[in-house]
Amino acid sequence: MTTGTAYYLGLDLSTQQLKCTVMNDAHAIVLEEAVNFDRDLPEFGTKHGAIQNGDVVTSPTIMWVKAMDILFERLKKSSVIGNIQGISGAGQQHGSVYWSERGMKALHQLDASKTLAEQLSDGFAIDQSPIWQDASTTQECRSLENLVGGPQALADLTGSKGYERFTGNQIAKMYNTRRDAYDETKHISLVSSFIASVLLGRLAPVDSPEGSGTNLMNIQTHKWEDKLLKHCGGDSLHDKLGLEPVEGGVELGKIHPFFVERYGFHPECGIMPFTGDNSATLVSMNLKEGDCVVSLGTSDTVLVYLKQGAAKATTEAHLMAHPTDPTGFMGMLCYKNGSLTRQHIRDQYAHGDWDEFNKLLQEKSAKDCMGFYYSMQEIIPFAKGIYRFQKGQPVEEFADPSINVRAIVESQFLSMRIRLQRMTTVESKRILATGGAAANHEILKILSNVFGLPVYKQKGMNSASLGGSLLAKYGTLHGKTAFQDMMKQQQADEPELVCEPDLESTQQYAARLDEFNRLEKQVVDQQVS
Ligand code: XUL
Repeated sequence: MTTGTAYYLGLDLSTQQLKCTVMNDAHAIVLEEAVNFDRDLPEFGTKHGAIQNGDVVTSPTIMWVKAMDILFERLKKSSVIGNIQGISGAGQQHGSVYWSERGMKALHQLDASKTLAEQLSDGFAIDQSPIWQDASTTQECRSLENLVGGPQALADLTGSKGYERFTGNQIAKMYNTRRDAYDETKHISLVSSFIASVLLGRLAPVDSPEGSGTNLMNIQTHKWEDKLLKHCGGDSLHDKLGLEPVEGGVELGKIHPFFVERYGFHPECGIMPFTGDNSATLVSMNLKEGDCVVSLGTSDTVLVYLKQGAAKATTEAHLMAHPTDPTGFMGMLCYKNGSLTRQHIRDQYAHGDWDEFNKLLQEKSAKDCMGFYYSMQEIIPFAKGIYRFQKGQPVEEFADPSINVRAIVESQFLSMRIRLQRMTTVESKRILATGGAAANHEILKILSNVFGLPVYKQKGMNSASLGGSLLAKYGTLHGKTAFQDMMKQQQADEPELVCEPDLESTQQYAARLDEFNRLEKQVVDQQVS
């Protein structure tokens, strides 16, 4: 590789944007870019990056390809491109891409005189990729659970009970209802391994954290589980997935000459396994035991690093393989109703204005009010709709409607606190907040009070793509240096303390946990399937 500073590129194909972060050898961020799907690619008609048809939620696969064309065109103008040593990154978890034979051929023969979109436009057996917001595979989930002896048995085997968005159940739905398209599919990628495949010019394997988001991988051995594959996609699914999941810290191969000729990447630039957005976030924060990440993005997620022995699969949380510790785990809670639902409440009760929303958060107390806000079909718990209770009684609306602002934020964090305690016996010592809404100090104050823990924030907002650039560097070390050691060699910016809890308020929240559980159960029990 040419002499000069070494750079590492992290990409993040998230729900709403394709982002990238370039960092140097000292882990300092030198460049960030983003292509926003709704804004930059309006011809696809997505809303927040997706197309929703009831419970079916998809994104156009070729939109992602076009976003890559745009992003690389922008990167070409920067001076760093020829010194990028490695590329890794993240994808929104669970989403899947269905390559046709034609698509695989086009991928092998990418021609630098044309765009990626021109060459891959008819490369997919279906043109809409199911994404993580989809909730249309309940039947397939129950069927997979029944195969192995119930939800807990599936969680023991794969780390999670059957979840609608998990790729195995999405594949099963296609196998059951669109057999022609299924048969036309040569290979299936996840969103993460899809980008890696494009960069390599051939099928890339998923990494083990991504395998954990499929309901198809054995969470202990990190291998595809044959009986689950057969059940979801018949005898051909193993071939369609192509390769067993891999661990981080390896190089999959060099970048395809297409990117060298068209954009000026160095021919020795290595492509490393891509991971999920949540595991990439965990990497970017270099999580230690006792750290708890609360990521407030399109989805809200809670992430913890669990060492072997401290991790137990449950039917409420996800146990996933760890991106840099092959014997460790990432514990995760995922809520679908995150930022978009808070925004919805802001629009309804605070004139669409965050300052007004924050003022209401400060001024209003929700003491005798509790609300459950599931604009979209929620994952934890499996419920939909908006439910309000005042003095323990169901009400259409609170006597003071502006209390909804406080009630939604409290309710989201109370749920996290309860579920985190059920997931692990390891006591959390601090919260690391990330995601768009982590910029809102009033929201973080409530988070800190509900958990009774200090809240810290990392510099920089694009944690998943930063995690990708760290994984890119980790891969260039070819397993000769442990991830922790790589991180120790650099002067990292310590996360900044942004809130300390008011413990009196924490006690008041603790006193409301039983009521929260009781009312939430009432909401769940009244769901009609
Ligand atoms: C995690 C999940 C979401 C997506 C969002 O299981 O479904 O957090 O990864 O990008």
